[in-house]
Amino acid sequence: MATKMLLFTLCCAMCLRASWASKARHFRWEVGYLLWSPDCEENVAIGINGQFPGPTIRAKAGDTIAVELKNGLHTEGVVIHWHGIRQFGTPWADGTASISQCAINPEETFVYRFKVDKPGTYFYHGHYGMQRSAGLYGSLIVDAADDEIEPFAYDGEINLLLSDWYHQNVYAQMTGLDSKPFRWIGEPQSLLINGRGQFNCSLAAVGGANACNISTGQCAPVVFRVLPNKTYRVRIASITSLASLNLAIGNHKMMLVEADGNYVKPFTVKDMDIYSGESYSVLITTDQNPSSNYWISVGVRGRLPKTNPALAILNYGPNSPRKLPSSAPPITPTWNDYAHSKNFTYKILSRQGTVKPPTKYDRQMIFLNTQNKIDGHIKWSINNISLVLPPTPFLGSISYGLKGAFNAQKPPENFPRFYDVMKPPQNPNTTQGSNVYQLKLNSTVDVILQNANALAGNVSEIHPWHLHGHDFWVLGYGDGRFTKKDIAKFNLKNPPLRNTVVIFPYGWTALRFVADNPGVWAFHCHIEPHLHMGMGVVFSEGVEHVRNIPTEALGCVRLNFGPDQAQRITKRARREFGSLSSDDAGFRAWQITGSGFEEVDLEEAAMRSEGGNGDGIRRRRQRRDLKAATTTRFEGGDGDKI
Ligand SMILES: *[C@@H]1O[C@H](CO)[C@@H](O)[C@H](O)[C@H]1NC(C)=O
Ligand SMILES: *[C@@H]1O[C@H](CO)[C@@H](O)[C@H](O)[C@H]1NC(C)=O
Ligand SMILES: *[C@@H]1O[C@H](CO)[C@@H](O)[C@H](O)[C@H]1NC(C)=O
Ligand SMILES: *[C@@H]1O[C@H](CO)[C@@H](O)[C@H](O)[C@H]1NC(C)=O
Ligand SMILES: *[C@@H]1O[C@H](CO)[C@@H](O)[C@H](O)[C@H]1NC(C)=O
Ligand SMILES: *[C@@H]1O[C@H](CO)[C@@H](O)[C@H](O)[C@H]1NC(C)=O
Ligand SMILES: *[C@@H]1O[C@H](CO)[C@@H](O)[C@H](O)[C@H]1NC(C)=O
Ligand SMILES: *[C@@H]1O[C@H](CO)[C@@H](O)[C@H](O)[C@H]1NC(C)=O
Ligand SMILES: [Cu+2]
Repeated sequence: MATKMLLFTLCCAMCLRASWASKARHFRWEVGYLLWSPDCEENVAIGINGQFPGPTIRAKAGDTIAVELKNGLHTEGVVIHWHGIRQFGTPWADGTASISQCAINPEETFVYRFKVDKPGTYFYHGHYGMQRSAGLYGSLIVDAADDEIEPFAYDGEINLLLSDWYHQNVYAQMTGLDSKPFRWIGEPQSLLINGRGQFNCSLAAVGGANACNISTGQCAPVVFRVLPNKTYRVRIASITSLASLNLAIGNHKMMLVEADGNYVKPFTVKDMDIYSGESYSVLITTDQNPSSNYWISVGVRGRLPKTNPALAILNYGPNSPRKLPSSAPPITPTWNDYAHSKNFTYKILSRQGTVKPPTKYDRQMIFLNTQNKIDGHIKWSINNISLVLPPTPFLGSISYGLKGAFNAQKPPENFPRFYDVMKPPQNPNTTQGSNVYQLKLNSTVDVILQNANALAGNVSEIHPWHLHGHDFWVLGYGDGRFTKKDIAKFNLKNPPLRNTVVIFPYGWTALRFVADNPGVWAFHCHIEPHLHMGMGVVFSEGVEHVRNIPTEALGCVRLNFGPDQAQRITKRARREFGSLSSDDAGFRAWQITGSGFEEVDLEEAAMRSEGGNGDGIRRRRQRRDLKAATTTRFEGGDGDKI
């Protein structure tokens, strides 16, 4: 009896725990334009629910997040990418326009539902056009689950979301980038901490010529209140459009403990670099003179700075938050002191207990990063292809085997032997494409990112590369051209696990990942104008295992019409595209109206080819999938319910 009782109690405790352990967190968001003054000058920003930056999501590992996102931008589509969340089993929720879904049309709603499985410092941002640069971003913080213990302790938390800000709107920026002659966006007007900065002035220059006139609360400095003799976890994420950053806190050393949602071998620094797309946690101890406040300072690295540092105040209680720090803000290391940056970056290694990489790769790809020209327009290319995105999202077109939806040719996995990475390209001409790297499911892939000289002589830039859907191990870095001999020097012992990594000027960076997440994933430079100019590639893996892609992600329009309406549309499609091959008809129909009828066309195509041209099995599978999809779709439902 006692044993039974105990068993019962145990079971009950377990089921209670299971139900308490993970939660569904629902958010209702509307994206819209805002008149906002992030740096005391008024501009149009893209915000969420009337806020810039967007609301912070705070969750626990294991939770499911559901964001019901309404597009309130009246003349453009929108998507949101959840940066650092791997989207296992939900590749359609990755929020990449033309890759994982169609952009959400104005006035429409899309539900992002996904699981956050790993504690860490993450963020979210627009991934369509240059909407990220327009201000569409916010923090996403995942705490450890109740039964998980983090390998360090702290008394409180500070969250720093770093960005840069341009006064020119992103439409003018994009037009300039696409124009001939090319117009570069230049350096940002301001750096922002949690969406606040001060244009062309310094908070530290009280009474001086360069003193700030804070015209509105929207650009008032951020003040972080702390108590003396405590330990704080400072979360830092950079979502900049262009700038690489360096951060320092006056008089305080920082101990690095987390990078991109993975624990690192702790080490202490006075200042640290943060590239766009990266996130970190550092621990600080408030062991300085408690009668003073201290500056948190963020400056530009890797480009000749023309932007004032951003400042925030570390306010030791009980001092007044208005009391200005007694010492000057810490100074950023010289912008081109790359030795300093490499010193920091090379020290980031994984914490003991981190999962180790497979010891061998199945496939190695070398990605040459070059600046090029196409008919006088300036582009960035990877192995001579400058990425352009197709109208039909890859996830849908690959899943349904649509023909002609993107460039079918296999993109190159290396670059010509004679290419001199230290010099401008001999022939700067390149091509545009939407080619896809198809990865074998569960295979181990090595990517060597090879930097090179840009179009101008003696110029090579920093590029932070971000991978969707995975973390990767950073196996090594080097200067100059990567050679086979470098493989022997790879760090297989404690390489850091990350989702974003930098390539230094004229250098290379080697990374390894396991293609274990069925879906289609972007891998690209996180500098917004560089991505716009084609600096990225697309990986596809195991898409045949992806089931139940929501119709809104596939067809750009919510399918909420009844079966008779569907038939009417299908008839019209046959009439209009009847003379085309049925594959083309299906594809064209999909492209043009973006609704559900293409499935019927495809089904017809499958039946016609049943005679067996070798594609039969694929087509039968396709037809089965389409049937399944059709029955669930034509229920006349009102879309995704939560
Ligand atoms: C920046 O501030 C300085 C000094 O206050 C002033 O001379 C200069 O014109 C300002 N620049 C811009 C672009 O506003
Ligand atoms: C500060 O800004 C306000 C509003 O923009 C303006 O009215 C005021 O004259 C400025 N003060 C100084 C000292 O420039
Ligand atoms: C902080 O700790 C130091 C050394 O342990 C001690 O001398 C000091 O009084 C403490 N300060 C406060 C405000 O508790
Ligand atoms: C690298 O950092 C260490 C301390 O963290 C310092 O002793 C060394 O001088 C640094 N080297 C360079 C080249 O900055
Ligand atoms: C590069 O492309 C342009 C057309 O945009 C062409 O006129 C030129 O001959 C090409 N250059 C080379 C070296 O192929
Ligand atoms: C890119 O293609 C052009 C031809 O269009 C060729 O001349 C050039 O060498 C190629 N560059 C690279 C890096 O492969
Ligand atoms: C890939 O790996 C997962 C687990 O890691 C396994 O469940 C799955 O069956 C594997 N798929 C293939 C095609 O190897
Ligand atoms: C690049 O730098 C080297 C060495 O500093 C110099 O000899 C060369 O003229 C420079 N090239 C250009 C195109 O500026
Ligand atoms: Cu770049």
